[in-house]
Amino acid sequence: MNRDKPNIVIIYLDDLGYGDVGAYGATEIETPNMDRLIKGGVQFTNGYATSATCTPSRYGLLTGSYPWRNKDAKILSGTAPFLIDTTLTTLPRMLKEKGYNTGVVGKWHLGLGSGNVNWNAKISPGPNEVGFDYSYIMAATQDRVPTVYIKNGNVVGLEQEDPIEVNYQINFPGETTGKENPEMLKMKWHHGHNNSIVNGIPRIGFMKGGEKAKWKDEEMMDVFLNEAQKYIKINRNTPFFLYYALQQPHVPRTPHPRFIGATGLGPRGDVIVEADWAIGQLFQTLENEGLLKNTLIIFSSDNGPVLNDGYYDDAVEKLGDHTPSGPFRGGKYSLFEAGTRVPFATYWASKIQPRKTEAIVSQVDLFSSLASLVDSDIRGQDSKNLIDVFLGNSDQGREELIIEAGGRTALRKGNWILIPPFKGPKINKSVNIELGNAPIYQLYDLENDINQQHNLAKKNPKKLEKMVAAYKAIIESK
Ligand code: NG6
Ligand code: CA
Repeated sequence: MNRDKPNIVIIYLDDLGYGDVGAYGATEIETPNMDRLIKGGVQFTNGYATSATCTPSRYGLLTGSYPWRNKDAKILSGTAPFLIDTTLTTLPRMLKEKGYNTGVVGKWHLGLGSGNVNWNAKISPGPNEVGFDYSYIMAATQDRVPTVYIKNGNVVGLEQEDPIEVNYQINFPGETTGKENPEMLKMKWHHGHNNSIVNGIPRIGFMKGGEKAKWKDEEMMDVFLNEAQKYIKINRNTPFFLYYALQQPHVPRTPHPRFIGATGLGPRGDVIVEADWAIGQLFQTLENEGLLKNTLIIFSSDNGPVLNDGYYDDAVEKLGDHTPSGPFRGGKYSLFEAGTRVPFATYWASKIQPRKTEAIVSQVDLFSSLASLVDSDIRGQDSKNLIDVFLGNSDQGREELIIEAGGRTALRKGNWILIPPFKGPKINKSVNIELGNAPIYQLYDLENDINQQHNLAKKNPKKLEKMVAAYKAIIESK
């Protein structure tokens, strides 16, 4: 097919670490399908999510604005109202204006409705109100209620006589919980995650009703994959944008039985292999439909890795020699590198030559870069047009970038990182991750100290001063 606009597919993992992927050095997990994309395209070694948690990263990706500009862009509950201003030109809306059909399949986690959602009627605003023609999503996360799929604003499989109610404050009378009914659990909670029990797994938040509509966790990968494949087949004759947001390896980790034991690492490793397989299947669909040559695939993760994120699932016990954070310090929730430096690659069979680059890029840059690709004049507020870098024609990435973790921000400029003083614990003890907090400025030279062990703030006051000024200039800009 000869069309001037390529299809665009974003494959977006949830909590996949830099070191979780073969192409980035993993030796204990095999990820041949991810590796094929990464090694066959532009592999970024300095690719960043905008944030060390999910909601803000997704916000940055879809709006082209830094999430810290929106004070509500933090981890949302399953009942949180819609986060994105519906008048904004979002990534899908910009593409839609250029003739694309747009679809989202998978994890949403950007809020739904306008507060007090009635889950038994059409739920709006949602993805369809910010530019997606088609949506098949889970509202928040796999560990949060409501544990149902939502298709274009309607809960899939809902029966009128069994309406859904959701509450994040109080339980519904007579309903069992992970806290009070441990004998009913097939997966035990470690911290949080002790409210309603669905499929033997205790969740965050309380839910009642909707029995028939509830997802089966082990089937989630197949359900989302199937929806993504259907979307591609239906839209094969128009340019399309598919945002395929997989749930793996976020908790609860529930591999389909055919992937149990795929690694020696327990469920966390097994769901990474499961996700890898799904990516291979999606790739195959593009190939079978004759679309591979005309499709730009972008691969990344919303934040860094975590082992124990609230359930006992052997992720810690069976880790062995695996290093999910790669060479970096910290992990999910952290301002240290492992929080936001993620696997990141672009693949386009006919256009991109295999290449590895150290160019600094952020997911926030996809907005303006893709706009440029499709000849749109629209640009995101914080989004740089790096299309030449994304297509492998240049190594000139960003000079500076703000990263964010739990509302705290830090500056990367060149090979230097500045972390301003932050109160708060050094370590999140529940998840056992260093957050990057210190009462003093931290200054690291990533070129010589990739693991951020040597704070050079005192030794290098001139550099510190420059970095502080650069940081303030961005943070204080409107
Ligand atoms: C935290 C959850 C964690 C995870 C995270 C969101 C607790 C104790 N922890 O609040 O399990 O769900 O939120 O992860 O509830 S994210 O990748 O979607 O940002
Ligand atoms: Ca995440």
